[in-house]
Amino acid sequence: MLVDKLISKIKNYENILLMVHVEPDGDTLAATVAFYIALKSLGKKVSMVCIDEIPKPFLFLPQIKNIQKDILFGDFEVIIVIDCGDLRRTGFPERLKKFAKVFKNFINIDHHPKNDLWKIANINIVDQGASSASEIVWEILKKLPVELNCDIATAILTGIYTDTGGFKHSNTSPKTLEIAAELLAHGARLKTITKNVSLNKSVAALKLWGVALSRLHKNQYLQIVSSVITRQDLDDCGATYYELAGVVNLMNSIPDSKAAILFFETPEGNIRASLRTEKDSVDIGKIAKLFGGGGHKKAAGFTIEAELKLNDTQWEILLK
Ligand SMILES: [Mn+2]
Repeated sequence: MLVDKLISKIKNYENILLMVHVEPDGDTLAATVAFYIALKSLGKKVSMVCIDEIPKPFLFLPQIKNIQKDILFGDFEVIIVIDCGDLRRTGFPERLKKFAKVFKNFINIDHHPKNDLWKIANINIVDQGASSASEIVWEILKKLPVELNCDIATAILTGIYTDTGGFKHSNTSPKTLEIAAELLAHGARLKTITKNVSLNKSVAALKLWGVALSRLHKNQYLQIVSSVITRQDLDDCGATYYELAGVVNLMNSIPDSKAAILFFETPEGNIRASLRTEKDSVDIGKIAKLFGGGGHKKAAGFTIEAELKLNDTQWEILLK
């Protein structure tokens, strides 16, 4: 079993680096800090790295302040990338490729479809049926001789909670709920999670929702709702890129639409599309792939070189 192989490897390593993906979400952060706490309790030297800023709603996670923005990879025997479907989304593609080639100790723990990370990793623990990377990490931690305390349980439950949209998405399997019950039994603080993740909406986020909703457009033929957010909007509202995820989830709540797409300008001047669907008959991951992106059946994204033309609430995306 791959997990057993991973566990026997972990026992031999002393210096371990855990890597969070760019534009970090609750799952990648939660699974990483849970793993960190467990490995630390085994007496390992562990570090965590994430190239991007940690979004405010997740600052309550235990040990989150120990995540560093950059670190020397050469100081570690192994790098474990968690919840990352794409080498570019690690934030360190070139350095990682080099590390994998030289040290040959690179582990990929994920629940996205197979990707380019898969090819350079030495161990791939990828389960597309898992609700979240946190769910996979929980199964690993249960096999390690560590005390599964309330901090670990709270972190894992945060990852599952965020990736299932608060147990609303169809990736919530019977196993997911069984694990959630186990986590509560281990002292996971559900109320702290819902308070920080779901209820703490900032003024900036609500203003941004207002802007996106005012530009909402529904294609009657395709039954797709879409909207657009510019970099200027983020500045005007005082919002961050992280808050965009909330916008597309909100757009996806329209019952008779097949999918929701939010377009937004990236800092590099391209257009990134974030897609969501609630329909079992729609595979949004395949659509994203057509445009060179990727993701899950229910949530995916892609980036294109395009220009945005905006006039009051009317807008168009023009390919460059
Ligand atoms: Mn995830």
